[in-house]
Amino acid sequence: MSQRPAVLVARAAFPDIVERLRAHFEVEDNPADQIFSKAELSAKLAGKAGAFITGSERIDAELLAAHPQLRAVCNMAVGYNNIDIDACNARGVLATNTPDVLTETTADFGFALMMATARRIAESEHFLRRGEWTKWAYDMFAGSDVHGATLGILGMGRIGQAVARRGALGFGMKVIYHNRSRLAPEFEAPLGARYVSKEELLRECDHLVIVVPYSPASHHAIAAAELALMKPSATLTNIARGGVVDDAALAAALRERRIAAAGLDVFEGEPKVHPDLLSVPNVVLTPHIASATVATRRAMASLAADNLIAALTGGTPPTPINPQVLPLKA
Ligand code: 8YV
Repeated sequence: MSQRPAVLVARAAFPDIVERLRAHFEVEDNPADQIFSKAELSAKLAGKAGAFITGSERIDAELLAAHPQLRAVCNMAVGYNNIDIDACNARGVLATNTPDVLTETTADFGFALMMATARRIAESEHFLRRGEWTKWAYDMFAGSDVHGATLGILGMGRIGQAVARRGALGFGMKVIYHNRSRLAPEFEAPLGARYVSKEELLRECDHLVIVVPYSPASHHAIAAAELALMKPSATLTNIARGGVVDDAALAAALRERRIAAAGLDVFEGEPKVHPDLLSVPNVVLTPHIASATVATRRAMASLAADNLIAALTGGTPPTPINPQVLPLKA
């Protein structure tokens, strides 16, 4: 009888989904949700044919070189900047992600964060909790309108388009966007979306929502020079990845009111947050929860498990990042 492959579930996960993996594999899981250092992760991967990972685990060339038996790394995330895909290709390792299942949930959150930012919801709640609400005032926490305003989207992929739909169809917003490539007319037309240069996007938008994947090319895509192009009344919302925005430059722009406010779900070096962002009032901060509904997190985990099972049992993984490495060596 051939031995069942061994896999690592690198973080705590839904118990029934871990059980589903146990039907196929020898599973080492991590119900205590310990965060592994690079060396600990490497030690845990010894003898493993596959890994169920999240965006917090970094799979780099060194790790892959140390584990030539590893054949599949299945990310419970749509973004995969934590995985060195070139190194996976070079070694014939399959990488998978979880697109589509989180699109609408993440767009809901992006829109909520943009609205909270424009209407100063967190800032006013903190004021109330501090017991400072003693009277009504004509300009108290006056923010800026969302309806009818110009929504600027940086990164018009699946999630960007879902945010644009909410803005255009639900709130009568004018949608402008910048992306590596322009959308086909049948995608632009229903949203009335206009493709513009990055500079035009920054100059014209009232509310900027950043949904661009992280890569060396998008590192600090929004830094001091870009923030300087925005209207002083504009807001910025980042639901993409830390590192797309220069957090220190953003904190300075917020402090000096060079833009009105920001909503951030992702941070450079998270879970650490730049101390200057913690001390400016006009920013809404959330701990990377844009995909966090119970239903969506289950769908993501289930899809990552489906990918791992298919990859190591000769099936067809539903959402491969680098399908060119298939079929995997036995
Ligand atoms: C995840 C995300 O929660 O899917 C992504 O790319 O950023 C989030 O949905 C996070 O990466 C954990 O895996």
